[in-house]
Amino acid sequence: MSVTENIKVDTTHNQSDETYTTPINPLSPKEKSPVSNEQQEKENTVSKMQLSNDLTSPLEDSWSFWYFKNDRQCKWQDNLIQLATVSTVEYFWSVYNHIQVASRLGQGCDYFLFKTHIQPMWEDRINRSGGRWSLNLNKSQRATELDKYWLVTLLSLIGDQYTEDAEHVNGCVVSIRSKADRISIWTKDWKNTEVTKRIGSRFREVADIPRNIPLIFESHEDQESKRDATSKILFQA
Ligand code: MGP
Repeated sequence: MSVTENIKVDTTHNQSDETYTTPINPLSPKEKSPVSNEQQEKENTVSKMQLSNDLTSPLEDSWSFWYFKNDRQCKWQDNLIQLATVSTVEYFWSVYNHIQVASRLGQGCDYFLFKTHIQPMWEDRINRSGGRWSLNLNKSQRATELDKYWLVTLLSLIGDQYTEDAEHVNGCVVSIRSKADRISIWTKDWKNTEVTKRIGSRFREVADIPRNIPLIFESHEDQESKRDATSKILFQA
């Protein structure tokens, strides 16, 4: 079975073909740069292995990839498309290698990776009291840093790097924005300040984020109710 056949694209959101084919159309190896060679090698390996979620390295949790297409004609939630659910290491790589790298997404688009039982939105019961730790990257970092930070962030989640706090980590998001790209980790309960701060420090540690780049934490509640362009920064790591 080819990798494409293996990806379960959820088309129930009534999107146009273009909407959900865009992120899963692989680029040619050359275009996929800066990580092309390494990625291509992996891709060759995974396609040879004909991977599926049935194979043998189960993840601690099952995770779903989502794509947000920035179509301003649609309501925010209608722009969210579930791409695939992964519960093994092998299938994670199969999916990761098959979708566009984040730096190639259009302005206003996002990828989300969330625990499968959690919808990647404020409205989900498990996100309601939560917030997000964010790493903001400027334009020049899109070509050089964004994909690297996004991959290590993904790996830290599926690889259970938040140990005893992992149950407080709901998912992560990469957002392509003209003002600044952003990688965020969504947590479950921002009022649990000890856990929240520990997740921020751990994010910095696992992603090897230099001290001069701030990590900021905002609650979803503030995000939802903010009137101007900014919401309250509750913590920094
Ligand atoms: P954003 O994509 O999180 O940030 O939210 P962006 O684009 O950097 O913009 P800024 O407002 O942070 O400067 C952008 C907008 O998308 C929000 O203002 C909401 O209108 C909508 N939105 C974002 N999220 C994560 C949600 C969500 O979970 N639920 C709903 N209903 N709308 C959301």
